[in-house]
Amino acid sequence: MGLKERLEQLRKEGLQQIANSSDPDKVNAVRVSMLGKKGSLTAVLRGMKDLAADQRPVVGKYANEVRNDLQAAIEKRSAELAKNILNAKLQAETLDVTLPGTAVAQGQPHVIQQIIDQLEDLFIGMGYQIAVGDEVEEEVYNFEKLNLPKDHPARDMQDTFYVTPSVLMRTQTSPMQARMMEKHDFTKGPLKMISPGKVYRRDTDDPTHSHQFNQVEGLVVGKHVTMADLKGTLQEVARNLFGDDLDIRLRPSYFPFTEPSVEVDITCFKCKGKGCAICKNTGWIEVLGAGMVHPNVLQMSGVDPEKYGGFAFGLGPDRFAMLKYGVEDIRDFYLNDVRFLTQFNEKG
Ligand code: FA5
Repeated sequence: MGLKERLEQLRKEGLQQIANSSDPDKVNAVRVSMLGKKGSLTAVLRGMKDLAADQRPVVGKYANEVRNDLQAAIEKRSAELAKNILNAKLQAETLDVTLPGTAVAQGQPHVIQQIIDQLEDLFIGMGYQIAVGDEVEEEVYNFEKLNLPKDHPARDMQDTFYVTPSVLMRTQTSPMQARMMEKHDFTKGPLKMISPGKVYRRDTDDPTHSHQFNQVEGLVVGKHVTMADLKGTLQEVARNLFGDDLDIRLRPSYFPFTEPSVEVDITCFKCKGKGCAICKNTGWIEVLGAGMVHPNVLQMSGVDPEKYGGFAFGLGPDRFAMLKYGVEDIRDFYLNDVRFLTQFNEKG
């Protein structure tokens, strides 16, 4: 067989093999067996040196054509196969976006936080600012600046956890009264703020007491602020949280930082005022303390009591949550039982 026939045979065989290759590896194998160093076409090209000089350009040109044809066929088949592989992959990995998804459990704020959020919304609506203080407080702000000097007997009611001899876990959110009054410029208008947060006491835990609980402090100081403003504000709070069917009552009380002072009760949720174990047969549950800011407290925070005055209150959102949802033991809120907590979801 002459070289030309041999080249023609190789072209036919090669094109056939390339067309029959069903994956890229096989196409590559054909390339190596034909065009590689030891390939059959390469062997033919090597044999050209034995040809007559006038034959060489003719056969050489032909051989180049065969090589180009084979190379083009290899590239085309490789591209075809790569495309087939990609299509098969796309087919196999098809996503049905209309299938229902896996439900993700949705969290919610703790029930006491929900009460705090509701109070914040209400007070922001009445033009108050929210001021969050630190749970670790200086003794001087927790007691002294609130008219509770060292050795004052009322300190016993709020014994707490001391971090150092002069730094403690705050027993109330009232320290924020002094901190905010010190910063406020009263010539620019009244100070109206609430301050929510955790407080700590050495209280014995029982159905209505916990050693760690929350308070929301309220303070309004300006010109011509009266006790009627305090009562109206607290009535608004009670109405907003509990609806119109629960009453509030103000009882005279004592706090060193307010004068006069009141304790505010709300009708017992359980017996609706008849008297039961929850309300210790009084028909009422105490939810907050309040009063008119004591002149000494104003003075110690740099506010002139002759010019300015105001009211303050400190309420317990944990007790509010008990009242609102009829929970009989405050400790249930702190057990982190999700079955219990998910019952209360204001936002649905
Ligand atoms: C105070 O802590 C005052 N700082 C409140 C105050 C502020 C009075 C401003 C005047 C002016 P009292 O100790 O009564 O007061 O606590 C206030 C509220 O916190 C109570 O009415 C009650 O709702 C809640 N509270 C008190 N002790 C506990 C406790 N151990 N567990 C749960 N809630 C409590």
